[in-house]
Amino acid sequence: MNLQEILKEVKNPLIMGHQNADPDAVCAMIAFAQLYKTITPEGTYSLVTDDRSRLSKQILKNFAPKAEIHNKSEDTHDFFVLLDTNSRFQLGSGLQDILTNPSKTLVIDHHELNPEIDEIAEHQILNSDKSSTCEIIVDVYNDTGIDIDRDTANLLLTGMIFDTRRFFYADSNTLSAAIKLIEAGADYERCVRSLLIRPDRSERIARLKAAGRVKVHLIGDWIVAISKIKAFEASACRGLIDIGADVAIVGGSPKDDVVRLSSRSTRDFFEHTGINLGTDVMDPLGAIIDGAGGGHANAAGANGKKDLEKALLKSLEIIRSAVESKTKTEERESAV
Ligand SMILES: [Mn+2]
Repeated sequence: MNLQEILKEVKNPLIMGHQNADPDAVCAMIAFAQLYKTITPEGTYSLVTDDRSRLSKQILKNFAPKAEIHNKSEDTHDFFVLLDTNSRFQLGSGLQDILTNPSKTLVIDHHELNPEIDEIAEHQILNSDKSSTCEIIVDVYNDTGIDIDRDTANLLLTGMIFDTRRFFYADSNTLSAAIKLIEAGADYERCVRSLLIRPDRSERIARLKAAGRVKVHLIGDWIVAISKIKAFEASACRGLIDIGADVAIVGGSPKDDVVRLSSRSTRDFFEHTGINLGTDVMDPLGAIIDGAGGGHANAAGANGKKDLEKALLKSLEIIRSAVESKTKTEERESAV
């Protein structure tokens, strides 16, 4: 595909990212818009995503204060560009019906291949080995021979830093792309700083209160932290894990007849005990609080109406008996 030849003919593309767009998505969108403007200066593009994350908004303020990203698209467009997603569904309910002409659609993405991709877009730049869409955009710039300006370099590097978790997931291609961006004028420290975000004040207060009221239970080798607050239970759980718990269970009751439970555990806890917070803990607790529960092995929750105290006690009981029976099995096995 000769991207330049295609984009030269395009007069008003719609550049889209996935819903609640993360930094990789918004940075890739603006960098792509810049590439398009360089190829077709007389064209007018629009940017659209079904909302942006709080962090993305902070980055835009920092590096692209003039960029206008809309939540909806009402105009007609002669070309569609999908960034950091390869599925209609991920665009959100208001945007998923826009893509009707595969010959007028380009997808640039690094997620696992969507088997229906050919029905969405004839033009595809897909690479699930890349750890960010922004890294793919660096290659796209290279292939077209267009220089990356400083603002774009900052955006692309920020998107890469976000999706790689500050280069926790990176290979030599990722690092060379980062070097290219720094050579193009990106300021690494400024990019890293732009990604630092503090939770809202009320959320931080909730976390601190959860820590202040915590009851610590030692079960086998594990530290189980239980606490209660009004709201922000999930954030409070993450806070308790950060300060040393292996398992955190936080109950919340924002109103009299509302009971919520949230839980988190370390990967280590799940790998060693096999205790799945979703199926083993929150699912049965859902019945106790007259509601429902579920989730993942390391992160789960339940919503209901009553008996928060009873549910918290039960959660300890479940974890204790699971840890004890696991220990007994191991003792038996090592005796054999
Ligand atoms: Mn991404």
